[in-house]
Parts: sequence; structure tokens; C-alpha cells
Amino acid sequence: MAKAAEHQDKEHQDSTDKGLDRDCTTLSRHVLQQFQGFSAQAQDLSALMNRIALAGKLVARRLSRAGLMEGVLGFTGEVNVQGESVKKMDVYANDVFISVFKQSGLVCRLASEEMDQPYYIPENCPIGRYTLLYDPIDGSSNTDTNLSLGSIFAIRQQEGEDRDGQAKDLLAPGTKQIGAGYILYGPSTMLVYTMGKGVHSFTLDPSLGEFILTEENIKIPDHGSVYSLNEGNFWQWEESVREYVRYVHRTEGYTARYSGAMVSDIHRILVQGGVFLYPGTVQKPEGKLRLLYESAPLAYVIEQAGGRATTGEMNILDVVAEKLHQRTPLIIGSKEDVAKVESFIQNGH
Ligand code: AHM
Ligand code: MG
Repeated sequence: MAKAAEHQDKEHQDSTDKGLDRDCTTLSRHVLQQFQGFSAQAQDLSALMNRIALAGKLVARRLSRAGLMEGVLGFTGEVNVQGESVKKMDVYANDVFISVFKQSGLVCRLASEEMDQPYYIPENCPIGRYTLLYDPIDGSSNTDTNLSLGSIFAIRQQEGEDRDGQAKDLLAPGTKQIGAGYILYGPSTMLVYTMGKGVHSFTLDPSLGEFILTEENIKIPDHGSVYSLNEGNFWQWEESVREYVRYVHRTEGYTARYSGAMVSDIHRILVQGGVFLYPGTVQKPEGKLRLLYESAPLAYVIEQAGGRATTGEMNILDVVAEKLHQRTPLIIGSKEDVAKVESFIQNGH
């Protein structure tokens, strides 16, 4: 009897320890663990991720109360460098990412979808050799209807002196990314990141105000049933993409999912498999998505999880940007599903 009670006690203690361990596996601790030591770089990247997490919490907080506050939803009346109408949430989220890095000594430059030129934080530049590239709100069209949204980020090291303030060193392939990931504002807020050592997901625990580890070393299935693209653009695609979509339509085992926010669509694909596409169109021959702060960071995440990302002609991570806001066609997801799309683009079947 005493033995049984002892056993029960131990089981209870073990499960308490496990629960506590899980609650204490915060994002910043996890980043440190990735580098197995407390090197200066590990400390910097951990602090940097902590700031990105703070940005995510601020954006999530505003989104969760958007319908209750004045001046959060709707358009500003401005048009951004991409020629797209700017929403108030785009501006807020863009400013949040700048604010969290002020006085941080971490990030000298930020470049985003919402800013024509990179933004410099001069007080950080003497020591902060990192650049943050980001899309503050991915899926802006979902903002006013309380649907899923995202933020996308990539961390790069500043190379050279950047004397003319043009940030030309950013015009380099995605293989130069040190880290990348996204925040998904859904029923819960999640942060998914890679530092080149696998892909890990975290969920925001609102009672703690911390991102707590959800899953480590996520692996994308080699094949999935989901295909995700805006079929309203059918008339605008190259014939090879249309042929692929016709193939999917007449083949058993495919299902369409497209939310209007690719962070959300690609997160589903990361977990369940499948393929997301945003090919070139008549109106936008290079597609809609931007290489440096949308396609390349997501490509890094998906490749680290064992998937692939391509323009249809070459791997996204090998594409060298010619300008900051360059667009690129994107086909991303499970290995076999990406290969299937490629075979239509390259061989017509
Ligand atoms: P955004 O960052 O301006 O919101 O644009 C990116 C978004 C993606 O999340 C989404 O997949 C795509 O644009 C939707 O575009 P479309 O309405 O053309 O299908
Ligand atoms: Mg975007």
C-alpha cells in the first residue's frame, strides 16, 4: 500500500516537473539552447527573438480588441511603395517592429513591405550588425473581417559598411538569412522560427504573456492533399499552371484551402502537407509576393522542415534580389507536391 502511494507521489511529481519544464521553455531560452552555449551571437539572437515576440504580442493584443476600439480598422487613405492601399493595422504593426528595436543595440536597419527605404536606428548601428526584414501584416485583406493574419520576419547580418545607406548588401540570396519565421494571429497566437537548426513552434500563453514551446523539429509531410492558390486568377496564369490546376481538379485526393493570408495557409501546409502557389499573372508577371520579406523567410522555414520552395525555375533561397521590394513567383510546401507543380511548369505534365 505504502509502495503504491509512493509510486503515485512520484508520478504526480514527474507530471508537475514536466508541466513546469514545458511552461519554462520560453522562446528566448529555446534560442539559447539551439546554440548550446552562451556565446555573444546566441545571446544576441535570443534577445532579438524576444523583441520579435514582443512585437507579436503587441500586434495580437491590438487585433484581439480591434472591434472595440476606434481607429484600428480600415484604410489610412495612403498607398504604399507596392501601390497597395495601406490599412491602419499595417501602419501600426510596422511601427511596432521599429519601436521594439529602439535602444536595443541589436538591429541597425529594418526593411519592410510598408517602407520605401530601409529604416535606420542610428544609436544601434555601432554595435547592432543585424537587419530585420519583415512583413508587419501578412494577409491585410483579412484585417477588417476578424480572420487570420500573420507577420513574417527574417534576420540577416549586415555585410560591409553600408556607407551610402542603401543597404545594397541585402540584395543577396536567401541562404544569407540567419534566422526566419512567422507569427500567426489565429484563434491563438503562434510563433514559428528557424535558425537553421530545425523548425520550432510556440504558442502565446496569454496568462503568462510568454510564447511557450509547442513543437520542436517540425517535419512537413512529403505529400499532402491541400493545394492553395487564388483560382480567381485562372485567366491570368501561364498555360502550364492552368494545366496543373486542371490536373488537380480531375484527380482524386486533392482539397482546396485558401485563406487570403499565406502565413495561415503555409502553416496548415507545414503541419499537414500540401502546396501553396502564387504564380505570375498577366497583371503581375512576377507574382504578388515579395522575395526578401515574404517568400525567402517562408522558404527558409519550409526547407528546414524538409519541404521545398521554388519560383518554378529555381529554388527561392538561391534567387538574388535585384531590388529591395522585388516580387517573385512562389511554389512552396511538401517535396512531392512542389515537384508535381514543377513538372507541369518545366515539362508540361
Ligand atoms: P499582403 O502582405 O499585402 O497582405 O499580401 C500578401 C498576401 C498573402 O498573404 C496572400 O496569400 C495573398 O496576398 C493574397 O492575395 P490575393 O488576394 O491576390 O489572392
Ligand atoms: Mg505580405
